[in-house]
Amino acid sequence: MRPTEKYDQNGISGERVISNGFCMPSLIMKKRDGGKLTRNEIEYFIRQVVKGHVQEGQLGAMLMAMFIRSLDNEETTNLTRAMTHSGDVLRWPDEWKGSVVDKHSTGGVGDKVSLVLAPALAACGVKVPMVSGRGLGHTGGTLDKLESIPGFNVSLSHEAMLQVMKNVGCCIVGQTSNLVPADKILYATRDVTSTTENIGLITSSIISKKVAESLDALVLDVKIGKGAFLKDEQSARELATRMVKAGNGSGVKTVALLTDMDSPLGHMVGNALEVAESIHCLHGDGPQDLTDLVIRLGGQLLFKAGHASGLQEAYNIINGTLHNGTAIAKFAAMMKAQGVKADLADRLCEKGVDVFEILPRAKHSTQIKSEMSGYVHDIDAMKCAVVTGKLGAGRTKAGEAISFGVGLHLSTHVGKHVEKDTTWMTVYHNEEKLPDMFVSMLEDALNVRPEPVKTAHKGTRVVDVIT
Ligand code: IUR
Repeated sequence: MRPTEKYDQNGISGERVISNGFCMPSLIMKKRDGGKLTRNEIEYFIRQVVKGHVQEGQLGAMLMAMFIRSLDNEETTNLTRAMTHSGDVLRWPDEWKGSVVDKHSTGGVGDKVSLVLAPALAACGVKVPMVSGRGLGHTGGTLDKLESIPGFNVSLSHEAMLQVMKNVGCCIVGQTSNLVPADKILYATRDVTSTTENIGLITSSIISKKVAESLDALVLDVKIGKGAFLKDEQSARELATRMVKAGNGSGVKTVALLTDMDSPLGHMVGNALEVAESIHCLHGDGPQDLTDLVIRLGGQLLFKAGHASGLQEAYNIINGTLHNGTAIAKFAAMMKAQGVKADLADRLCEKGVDVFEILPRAKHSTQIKSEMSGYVHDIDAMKCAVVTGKLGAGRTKAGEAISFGVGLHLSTHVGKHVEKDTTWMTVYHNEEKLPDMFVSMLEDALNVRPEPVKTAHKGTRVVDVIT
């Protein structure tokens, strides 16, 4: 039997005694009035949510109370822990202890890092059980990108995942139904009660899913800018700091990189196009910003997992896998282990092959030209994302079908010089004519000025590292 608890009701109704457990209305009232929820209270709340004993109205009210009153570090860590244990927690063989790692990104335009990072890390000898999302957004999530490869299966049981991890070292899969079930319920209600954008709730949602993977080390890519969920550096910094605390507080060595997401990452946006670019990167021929980000995120993990004695050594190790054929070989092995026919996987990973013999690409294309000569100061990632979404690359509600072959190929980037009337972007689309509205939106996305750019990325998207 739970011990009797007493707490003060701000003098309104005097002392209230709760015996034999808690009750939802009292917990909602406590949080509504600015109280701090205890570990036991948070655990009770989550248990009741998962059992289906919390009414819709109560859940919405509690989330709104948490949203308005905020959760402090301790409440966030307690909520993270309770959510982690609301369902299955993945278990790995003892001999992998110290070597199980993963990354989470808050999401950006052209962000195909996971597709490169997981096999590159596996090639370094660490284990990567990447549980990923589809994402509701303008462009598809990691799972959508992978599903543009014919035969790729993202729905693996824990046993199947373990087998792929043993044989290959990495896998990229969707969340199984009993991994952090509390998050599924909370997330769906946050979505319809305008309680999504809260640092404590975001942190517990993201970190609980990663802790349930039983990781030893986690790196977070927290994006800032026009194409990111968080537009300003201060909120990104706050979220990163809170997530690092919650991760470390849950026993996972956690570090966050703040990265620039004003312009699309790499040159390709859209599901199959991004797979193509990832394959180039795995061959050592990727765009500089993408390759750098893979190396820096992966380097942090190798260092944290004790696979390198310093960061520079870690960067060199992972960079090596992109140039010596081992990362692309792991990608081929992962594809085969996750359902892609062997001859197809091998052909996709052959250097110099036109991957669009296998991957879908929309049959019509339109070139977008620069209206003036000068230096590229900005390519608005959000405008690129909105057009890609309207072409069919993303979804606005769960379950919607998406179009794998549509997207954008950028032939310039911030800091480069462009000539008037030359193509800086090719759009791949299904309809014969690209609507004028999309053309003008993309033309508007490019900001060209006569003077050179002083603040171009200087070779990296990383703005800061939060430990
Ligand atoms: N992704 C998550 O897993 N959880 C969240 O709350 C958000 C994005 I916002």
